[in-house]
Amino acid sequence: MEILNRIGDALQQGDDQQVGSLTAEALGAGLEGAEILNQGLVAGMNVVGEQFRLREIFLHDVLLSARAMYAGLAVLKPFLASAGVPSRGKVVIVTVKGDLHDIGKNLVGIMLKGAGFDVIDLGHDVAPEAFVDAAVREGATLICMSALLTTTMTRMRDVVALVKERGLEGKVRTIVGGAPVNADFAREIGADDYACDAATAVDRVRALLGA
Ligand code: B1M
Repeated sequence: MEILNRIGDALQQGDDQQVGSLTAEALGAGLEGAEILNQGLVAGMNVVGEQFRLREIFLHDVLLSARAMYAGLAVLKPFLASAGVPSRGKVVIVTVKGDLHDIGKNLVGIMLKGAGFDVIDLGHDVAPEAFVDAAVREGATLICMSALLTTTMTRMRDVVALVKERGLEGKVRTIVGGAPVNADFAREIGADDYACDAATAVDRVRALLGA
């Protein structure tokens, strides 16, 4: 659909104002939030990632596209997260230590809120101790972890180990996600589950918490 391509193009150009107004226009035309997200914003960001990998664009360009992604997400947020749903459980969500990528993590958080979970977002570049301390302090029964770098995904192992070390196994579960992570890695580090995208994360969290 043309408007979705235009959203993707504007995101690749790092034009946050255009992405925001096109996203609003697409909603006004009756498109679903999930369709705009996946076929407009995420599709555009995937092209940016590939161009960056091929060294066709610079880090600065990626940052501008990330800002444009947030402009679109801000418009979409109310349509992804429905208000007034009773809580199905409390989860902590974070991007691991050393990793600044937070767009995917934020998206997962928005979707979980929309599905009725209480979401405590600790941000990005967070030390393992802070994850576990927050889960205990807040009475959360699940830690959702995100990593986008092959060099930082290994930090997830530290969090799972700390949960065990503190005798919280079974009381505080762990689920991992992010582009370099997969189900084999989750099994290898002893995490309770893995989710490849935000919609799957909601399904897996529901299953893990019996909600
Ligand atoms: Co960076 N970056 N980046 N970057 N960046 C990647 C990840 C990279 C693949 C680009 C590339 O080379 N093609 C590459 C990593 C290579 C690797 O490790 N093998 C890379 C690199 C190298 C770097 C730097 C090292 C570059 C440098 O400095 N030379 C640097 C690292 C900084 C750091 O973290 N210490 C860096 C910096 C940045 C920016 C700051 C400019 C910016 C981040 C801005 C921000 O997040 N606020 C950025 C961006 C935007 C990207 C790309 C282009 C896009 C990531 C993104 O937001 N995707 C990315 C390339 C790519 O992924 N195509 C790239 C959209 C988002 C919706 O998808 O995050 O995958 P994603 O989330 C998905 C799923 O993965 C899943 O659900 C989400 C929604 O469907 N998911 C979860 C994610 N978290 C989950 C948690 C869960 C469940 C599911 O919990 C249960």
